[in-house]
Amino acid sequence: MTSAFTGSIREKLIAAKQQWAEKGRLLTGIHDEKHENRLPPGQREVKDWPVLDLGITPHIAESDWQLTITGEVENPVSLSMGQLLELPAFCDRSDIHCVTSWSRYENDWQGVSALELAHLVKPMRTARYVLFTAHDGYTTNVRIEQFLDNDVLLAHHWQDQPISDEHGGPVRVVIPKLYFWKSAKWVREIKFSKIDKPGFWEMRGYHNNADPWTEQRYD
Ligand SMILES: Nc1nc2c(c(=O)[nH]1)N[C@H]1C(S)=C(S)[C@@H](COP(=O)(O)O)O[C@H]1N2
Ligand SMILES: [Mo]
Repeated sequence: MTSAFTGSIREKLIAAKQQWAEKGRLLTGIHDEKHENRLPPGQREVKDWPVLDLGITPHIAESDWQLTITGEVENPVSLSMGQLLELPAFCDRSDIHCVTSWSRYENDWQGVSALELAHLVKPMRTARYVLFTAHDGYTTNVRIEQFLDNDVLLAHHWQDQPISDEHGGPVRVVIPKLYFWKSAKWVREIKFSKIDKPGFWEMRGYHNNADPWTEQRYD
């Protein structure tokens, strides 16, 4: 496959998703601030697990995987897979909500919690945002309190299986309470920052805050 070919697939995919954003598709006008319904407005439950990416599936061997945690932290680190696995393990069951309208219930994630990572790197008081960079060039951004929630983790297993390449293995971010585009697959850098920096989809019309219950799909 030539790079021109993969290049054109990517552009088509990206243009299609951007059009969704421009048309404001899927907005019901219902806001469920109190999470009275398990299914956020405009979502439907699926039993499979769709794959969404930019048309690139990086393959990163566990032996090559490295994560840099940097920025406004007292103790910046670079972790190998072995070092990540030495940190206390964390399991959590949560639902996935994708902005393209599918939700998948009861995902059992295993990995290391965001709170544990914060305990290790010690974010400074000046840190207000967390910026993620992945191996396919993808980026996304959240507010620090969205990252330091008790259900957020860096996951290496899903339903007792190592996370596959297509779903962002060997390690991906999982932020259950936000639309799934905020959960970077193939994560390679986590930066605590004083200032916000819109990521890949945030620059292309997706909402910066991404709360599914108030339909923060598009800006
Ligand atoms: N690195 C990276 N992470 C990413 C993406 C991507 O293209 N690259 N897509 C995002 C989007 S839009 C969604 S909906 C979810 C999809 O995750 P899944 O393919 O495991 O369902 O990953 C998010 N994280
Ligand atoms: Mo998505």
